[in-house]
Amino acid sequence: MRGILNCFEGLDRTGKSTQVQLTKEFIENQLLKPTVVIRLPDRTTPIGQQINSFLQGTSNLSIELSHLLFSANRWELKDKIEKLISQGVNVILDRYSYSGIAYSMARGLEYQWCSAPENGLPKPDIIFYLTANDQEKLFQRGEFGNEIFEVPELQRKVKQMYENNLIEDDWIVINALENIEFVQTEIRKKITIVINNFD
Ligand code: 2DT
Ligand code: MG
Repeated sequence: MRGILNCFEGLDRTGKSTQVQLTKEFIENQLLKPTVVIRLPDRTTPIGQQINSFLQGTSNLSIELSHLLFSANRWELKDKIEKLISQGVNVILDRYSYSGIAYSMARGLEYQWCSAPENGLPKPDIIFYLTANDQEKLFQRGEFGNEIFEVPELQRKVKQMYENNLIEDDWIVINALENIEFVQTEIRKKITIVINNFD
């Protein structure tokens, strides 16, 4: 039986990485299935290091070039993701192609241009989207502003791009202003159904 490909998307400071970690622990400890987390950008590869210094503001990249590096960083992981899934390991992606498209569109690029390099990457079986109706509350959270994209004006556009161009009926929309346990309970209900359907 193959593993599922699960991805977490959303705005900055919505607690994605916390939920990803809790979800991994749930699948492994409660559903007893092996699970691997892959965080994108993967800042450990040479391309990822370039992305990291760009996000921290210590180097400059054009919008187009940064977009292509984020995408290349996913292509670096394609074989690994496909191999894990084929071996029956569940993969949880902490951001994926939709971040690539939403953030780059918010920075002014066209949908077609942004989505073309994503064609051919593995398709997720389930997508969680963490968002907030009152986005201003996210800007008040600790550490907001650490990286170059964490500015309110861009974040407002990112939300619009996700919600006007990317979100599909089968995405699971999560209100990130709820507490961690409540959010995790919602995620557990959904993921259990999807994983059981694959058995
Ligand atoms: P984290 O804060 O989750 O590490 O993300 N981003 C991410 C893009 O602009 N394009 C992409 O393809 C990806 C994966 C979102 C760092 C920032 O990088 C943005 C926030
Ligand atoms: Mg961040």
